[in-house]
Amino acid sequence: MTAPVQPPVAPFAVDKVRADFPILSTQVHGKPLVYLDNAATTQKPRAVIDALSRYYETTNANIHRGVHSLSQRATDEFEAGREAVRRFLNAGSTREIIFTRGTTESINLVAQTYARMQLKAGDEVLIGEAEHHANIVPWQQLRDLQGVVLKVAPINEAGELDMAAFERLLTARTRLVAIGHVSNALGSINPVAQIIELAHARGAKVLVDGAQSVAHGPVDVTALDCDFFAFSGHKLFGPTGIGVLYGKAELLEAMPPWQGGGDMIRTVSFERSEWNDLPWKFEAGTPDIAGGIGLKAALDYLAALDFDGALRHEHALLAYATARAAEVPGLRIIGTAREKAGVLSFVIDGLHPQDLGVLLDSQGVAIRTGHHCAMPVLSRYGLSGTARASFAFYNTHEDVDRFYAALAKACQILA
Ligand code: 7TS
Repeated sequence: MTAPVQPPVAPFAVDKVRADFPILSTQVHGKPLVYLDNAATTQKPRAVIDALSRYYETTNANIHRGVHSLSQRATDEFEAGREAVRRFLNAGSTREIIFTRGTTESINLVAQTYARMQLKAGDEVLIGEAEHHANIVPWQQLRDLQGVVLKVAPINEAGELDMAAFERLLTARTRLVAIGHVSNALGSINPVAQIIELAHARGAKVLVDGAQSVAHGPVDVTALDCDFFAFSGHKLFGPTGIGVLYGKAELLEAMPPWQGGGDMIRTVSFERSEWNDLPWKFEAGTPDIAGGIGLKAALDYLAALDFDGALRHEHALLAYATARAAEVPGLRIIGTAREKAGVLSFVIDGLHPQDLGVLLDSQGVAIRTGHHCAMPVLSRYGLSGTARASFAFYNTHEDVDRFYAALAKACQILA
């Protein structure tokens, strides 16, 4: 039987896309920039940069309070950002979209409101071994405050979550599973749909740390059925200072506010205050208005992009970079999960990652070195740091070639 004919897939127009990101045509130390630190933060398309300056040049005003035109326009644009996020995550309502400073603040919000109210001494929070510090420390603080038990599901040598161990650690006392969607240190993609199903079957809620996943594939919080989902705008081609907590409306309704102040109240007297409606109950004080507007510009940019093509291209880059790693004597990849997104973490025998980072930088190649704010998982491999190249859809095969050429030179110098 002959296979059905597949329509030809148009190649991803990476050169055209690169032209949208001004910083990608700049130089560092007199060399064209090769930016491979996308897991730390992504670069911004012109559309985002323009949205920020246009806002400050034409609209700047405080929101939710002014009768004047600028204030109304700023409010409308900021709230349009919320609707863009709702659509991006496929959430049911903008009431479920809380603007925060980023993933870190989103996770702390859940720890300090939902978990602080719902969890008692002896209740368990289950996390994975490869979590970022942002998904470890808030739970330790909760443990120290009220005796919640923090449990850690191990990973295997490849950096994949050990699902058999995860299931064993999921007990009747587990009230919350807080899990990274994609590991920033290893690149492993966790099977969050399966994790959510298992946790719900035990009556536990699930928070997904989506900091590293949003830029590498579509997210559908309704299909996933997660209870909370956190991400940062700056890792999704948007501005720094703005992030999101998605939460199911019935959970957010029952949660007390975290920070108190303006905008999060309906009425205040010296005796008592009444809270505002969702989502503003969790947004005390003047938010990052320009950030919300800039994030909308980033989401609009992505919506107009051939995102499937972008993901295929990024996948091909990771495969190419992974294959070429075998050419470097003494190089060991840390994190070899079958399902990976955008991250090549590695060490080279006898060389310090920091030295590699400095020598690559001198050749215009930006990578991150160190513990990547995930010290426990590096300890698991007996390491205090790795060098990490991380990819976005605007990177090219030539970037990978330049990275390996720079790495070869660095190894030569350090030998
Ligand atoms: N969770 C994960 C999985 C992350 O990778 C990061 C940031 C965070 C949470 C925190 O995000 P923030 O925006 O609130 O800071 N990761 C990295 C990184 O890999 N290099 O720099 C920051």
